[in-house]
Amino acid sequence: MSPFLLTRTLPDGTTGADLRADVLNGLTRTPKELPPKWFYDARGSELFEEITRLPEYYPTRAEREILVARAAEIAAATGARTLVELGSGSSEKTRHLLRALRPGLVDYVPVDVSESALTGAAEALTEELPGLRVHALVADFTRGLALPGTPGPRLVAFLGGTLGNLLPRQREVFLRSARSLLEPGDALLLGTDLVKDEATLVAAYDDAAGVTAEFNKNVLAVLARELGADADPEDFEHVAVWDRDNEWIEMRLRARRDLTVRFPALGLSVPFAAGEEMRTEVSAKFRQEGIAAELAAAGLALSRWWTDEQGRFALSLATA
Ligand code: AVJ
Repeated sequence: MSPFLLTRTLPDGTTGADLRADVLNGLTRTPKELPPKWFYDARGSELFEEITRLPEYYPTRAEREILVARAAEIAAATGARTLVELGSGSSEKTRHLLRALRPGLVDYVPVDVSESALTGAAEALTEELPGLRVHALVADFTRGLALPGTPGPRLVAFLGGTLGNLLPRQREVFLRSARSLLEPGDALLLGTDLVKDEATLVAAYDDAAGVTAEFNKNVLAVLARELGADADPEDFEHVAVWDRDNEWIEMRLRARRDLTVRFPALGLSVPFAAGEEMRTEVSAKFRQEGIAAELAAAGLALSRWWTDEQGRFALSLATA
């Protein structure tokens, strides 16, 4: 196995402080909410990988279809010597891009909050693509990014539809900070899920096998481990709803009875009324006009737009 570099920009204490702040902010307001990044401990990352193989969860397959079909075009359009991938997870789909970008590609910089996912991906990739320099960054890309010095042109990829997990205001901030990473000649590659019929969307977030339900409830295990919370997953029900005004899916955890969750680490008790819901994720779905407008507002120009055969998912290429 070739070596790879791993940099932690999330010192252990920061993660804890961030989670505490998110719990204090999100669970003391009405309606209750938590940011979706807390799903992704080792178990949550594993469950997400399982989700990507579910028959109902089409986004991963649709995006892979586009990457396979368009990797050569992306490589030709960008001539990238560095690929930076934000929210890289297992980097599984990125392989197609990495192979197409060789031989010009020198550096791959995967960035993720999950150190276990990064280590696994970096080990597999250095083996599969000998000579590629892999510099993994454990970082929260919603908090601003400092990238290692790498040769241009750079392609910054944000795949998987993760942009949709940010709220509109957060997307604006994120796209502006992505824009600030780009120098002339660099490009942004964005993967976004598209608006489609409600039944398809809801099924993708409420699968028959119950894997998404388990993924959703995994956040309770994270709260238990990190903050000593005593929430029993059996007391909560997985909910996935389509918000047609905002054009996003919401995942929630609904209390099955009146209960109180205690956070000894915070000196906090959080009461839930029976039926009360806590929002754990927003997954926005997009249209081409909306993407073009959001990019433009961040100083980016949409230059290419590709979808899968069925028009379920899109890859956008944008330049500064
Ligand atoms: C992290 C954006 C790929 O919103 O579809 C999957 C996470 N949540 N099932 C998404 C997720 C529930 C996912 N992404």
